[in-house]
Amino acid sequence: MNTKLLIATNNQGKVIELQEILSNLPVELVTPAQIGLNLEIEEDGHTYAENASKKALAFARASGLISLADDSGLEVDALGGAPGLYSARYSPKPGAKDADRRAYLLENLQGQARPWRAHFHATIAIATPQEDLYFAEGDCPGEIIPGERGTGGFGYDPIFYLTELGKTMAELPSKEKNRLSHRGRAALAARPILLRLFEG
Ligand code: ITT
Repeated sequence: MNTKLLIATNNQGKVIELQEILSNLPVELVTPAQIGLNLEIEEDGHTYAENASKKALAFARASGLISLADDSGLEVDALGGAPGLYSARYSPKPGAKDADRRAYLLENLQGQARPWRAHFHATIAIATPQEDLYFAEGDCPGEIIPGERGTGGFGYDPIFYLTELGKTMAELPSKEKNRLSHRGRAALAARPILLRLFEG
């Protein structure tokens, strides 16, 4: 039986985290780059689950491997849940990078009373080449702060503050981020599904 699990993402930050989070499973993790797969999927779904399943299915079909995709986002209360599903594309600037998206988010929060409560959400979809689909979810609560702190992680991590820890996501060692994060929690919920798929 094939023990390869494809990490179905083009986001290098996610690849690194998922490799660490899933490292203790009895599977061989492979990335799209390792198998020469270059797929751009249009994320036109209306929910995290729709986008995650679209990505997982496309990678599973193209590779013939069980594929795990993550669709995630940052939801800020004072912005009515934005950027949410659009977190990866949240900037008017063409060719925007993570830093531009963080700056744009902070611009949009100017004038709003603090604390700027927020949470990260992740939906993991696992697709088999036979097109069976499984889902797992995770959330991580915190708040947005007006200045960047830390150099770890990716995306909005330097301005996402874990109130109880007194640190931003970007100030945490990767192990700690992965234990607490939306992605870490979703992956923990996905564990029994993966064990069944690979051991069953
Ligand atoms: P793939 O679709 O290829 O996986 P993507 O970056 O387009 O990559 P998403 O559509 O799921 O993935 O967008 C998620 C965005 O949400 C991501 O680009 C970040 O801006 C933000 N995000 C998600 N998880 C995050 C985390 O752990 N830390 C910081 N920002 C995060």
